[in-house]
Amino acid sequence: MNNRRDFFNKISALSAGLFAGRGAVSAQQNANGQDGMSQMNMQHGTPPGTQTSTKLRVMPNQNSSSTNQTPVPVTTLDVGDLPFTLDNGVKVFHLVAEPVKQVIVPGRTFDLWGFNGSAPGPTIQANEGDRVRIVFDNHLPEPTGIHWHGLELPIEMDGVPGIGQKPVMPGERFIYEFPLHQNGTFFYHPHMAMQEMVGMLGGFIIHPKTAYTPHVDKDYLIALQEYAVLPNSSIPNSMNMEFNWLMFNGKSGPDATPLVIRQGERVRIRMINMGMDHHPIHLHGFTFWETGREAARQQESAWMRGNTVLVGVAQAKDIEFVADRAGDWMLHCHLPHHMMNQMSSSVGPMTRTGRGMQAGASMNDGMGMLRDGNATSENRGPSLGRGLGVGSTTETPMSNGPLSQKEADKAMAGMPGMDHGAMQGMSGMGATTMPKLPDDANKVPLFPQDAYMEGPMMAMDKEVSKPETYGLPPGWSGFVGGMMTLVRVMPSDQYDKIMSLKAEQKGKTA
Ligand SMILES: [Cu+2]
Repeated sequence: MNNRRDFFNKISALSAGLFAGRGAVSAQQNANGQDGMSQMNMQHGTPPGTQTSTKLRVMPNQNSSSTNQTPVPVTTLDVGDLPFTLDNGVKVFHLVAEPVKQVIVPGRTFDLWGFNGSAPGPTIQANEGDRVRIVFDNHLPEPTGIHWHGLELPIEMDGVPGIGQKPVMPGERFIYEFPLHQNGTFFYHPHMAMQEMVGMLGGFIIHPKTAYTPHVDKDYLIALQEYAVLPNSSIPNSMNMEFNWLMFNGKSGPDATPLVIRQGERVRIRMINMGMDHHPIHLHGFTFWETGREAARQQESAWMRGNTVLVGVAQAKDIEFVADRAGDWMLHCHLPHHMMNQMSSSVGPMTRTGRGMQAGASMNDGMGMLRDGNATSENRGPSLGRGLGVGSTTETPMSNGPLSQKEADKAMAGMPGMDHGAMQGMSGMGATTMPKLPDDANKVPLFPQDAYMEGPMMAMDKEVSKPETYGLPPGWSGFVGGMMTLVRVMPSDQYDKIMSLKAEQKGKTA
């Protein structure tokens, strides 16, 4: 192994040469689907002495009927798997830490750090008893290291820079190799706290030798992440403690792909959380069993029933249920601020009336508590409070241009040749579809509150359209935001329709 490591270290200089251009290439591929991962081997070269097969998959039964003894592969919607090659029975994965551009919802692309063109990174799937080698390249501009969260392995493989290993410097390669004797839901992340906050997380599934019982038909992994991003910025503020973008597998609702289930199937959903918040994930319509926690399958007598599972920071939770009732059921974090995009004054109040607001600027205002006005405003966005004065301002413009007619008129006065009518059109955005509310709504304390009242005009059905959204009611996307998606339990004919649409789409892009 030492020889091998020396060899990899020598050729790492070669791969470092690719450093500069990589991020943009991967980001582009990722925006088009999962091509970033499938092309990875081409871009990086395959470690020598390995059998190369792009067709190689984790589980032999992926596309055929599975027996009750064989686990079904895990699906990580919107992310995909990290491919591997075999070297004398060792599963070899190539993991690259790098800057990525991630589309969170159509129109919002963030600069993140992730793996192999994706944040979260692609899922590693292996079997209990496997030996895995993870060839890790650091294409970030600063040191890092990869920690295998929950795995029982030698200290020098634990991935803590400065303790078990030297930091992996920019452009350097480090090779992790260890046997897997556990099974369950694990994850990987750098042991660098701020890097975790800007996207660096990925799932690590170890399938048991014999499938858990009862047998499930569908098995999903969902990574929970959160970012604080000010309007007009693409950079998450990793110092912040208040988050306004909440994601399932790197996508906010309505762009997170729904889970499509054939009515009657037994479903497992595994969730992993790397962020500053614990998320109570709620499933509509079903009472599930909590069957696993922190990569440990629980004995059946210890399973807990419920409809909301608290996925704490650094935790993994597995739930299972029989999807016996057809419908488009919500699956979402139930923290109210985590059910919105931009979690701020943008929508409802942007189209209604509001007054100015102040966010936290000092210890006194530290929690972003308001002294007067309301929490939303026509022209000002919150500075994402709780900043205790660090990185926070009293008011932050939320748009490049004025939003209210009053401000628009003011701005217009000093702008010769500007077509006033055009600006009026802007501030009256979506007026034709804006729901009609009582004339005296403004007299009611607290109005306006809910962004969802603007649902019809907020809809972006077309932009987020994919086979999995087929048949949803028109305007549905205006009512789905934040850490939220749908579990679509469908009668066989509708399920088959979506599957055929997916096959059609795959044929087109192949
Ligand atoms: Cu939450």
